[in-house]
Amino acid sequence: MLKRLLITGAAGALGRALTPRLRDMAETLRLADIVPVPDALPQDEVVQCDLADAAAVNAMVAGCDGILHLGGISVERPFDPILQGNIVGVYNLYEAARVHGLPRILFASSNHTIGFYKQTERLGPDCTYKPDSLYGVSKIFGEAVAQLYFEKFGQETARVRIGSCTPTPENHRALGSWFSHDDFLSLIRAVFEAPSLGCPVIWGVSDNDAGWWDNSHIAGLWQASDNAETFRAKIEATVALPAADEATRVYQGGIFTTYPIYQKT
Ligand code: NAI
Ligand code: 15L
Repeated sequence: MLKRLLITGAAGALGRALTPRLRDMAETLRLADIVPVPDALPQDEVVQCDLADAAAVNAMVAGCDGILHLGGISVERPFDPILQGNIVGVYNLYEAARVHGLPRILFASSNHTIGFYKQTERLGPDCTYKPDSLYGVSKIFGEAVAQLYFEKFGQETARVRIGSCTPTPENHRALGSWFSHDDFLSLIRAVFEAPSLGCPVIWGVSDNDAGWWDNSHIAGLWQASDNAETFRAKIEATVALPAADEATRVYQGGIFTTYPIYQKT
């Protein structure tokens, strides 16, 4: 059992969904976000800070022996918020980890690092990046910082390229990209319980018949159980099938491939 598990982005969609089911993993949970964390219990430690604030991030990481890094910008935005949350923020996190004993990290990367691959293609962990957004580029930066700190200092990180982590698959694309909450939880456990981890790229995806990503390289660490196929009939009955040339049917990153480079307003 961990002594203190830090969960960044604890007020976000995944933070709120997963935190109640992670309480038995650590003696103490430290829940952090830039906004107040709504569902904290009295025994939780709560930290409200901006990932771009190096001193605050240093204090946030002190005393933690595991970090579930969910915090940051999670969709396409203008460059400045992405720079602050996902680039400065991830650098601050790894610097804090380096000076506080290298707590193991699960970094929530994204399928948008490779979103310009077509849904007809099948990918392993070593594929060339094809980001579909500045957001995807920022996650590539995070994956690279994790590799740098592993090579230089032995910092262990699971670089989890999450597909679509929702309670159930919501559309036709998600028949390939869905990552069930149960599968993410079992992956988190496997990552923090493994005797040694290294710095693998892991596809954060369930065992979907229609999936695009091959996790056979980490079969000894973790295997997904759920399968979006269970929901196919419901999706086909309730969600209109996009035209064959629409981005959501052509590209693994779906709609993100169509976004402009957003400018500051
Ligand atoms: P979310 O947007 O609901 O949560 C992110 C949290 O980070 C928010 O509570 C937000 O307040 C916080 N945050 C943003 N900027 C911050 C900053 N500068 N300092 C401190 N906190 C900041 O996102 P969600 O869906 O919970 O995703 C969690 C993580 O997983 C994100 O890093 C996202 O990129 C990644 N991910 C999620 C996927 C999904 O299907 N939900 C798919 C792929 C990746
Ligand atoms: C992501 O990276 C986003 O954080 C999430 O909101 C979804 O858009 C997901 O990817 C997806 O591709 O479905």
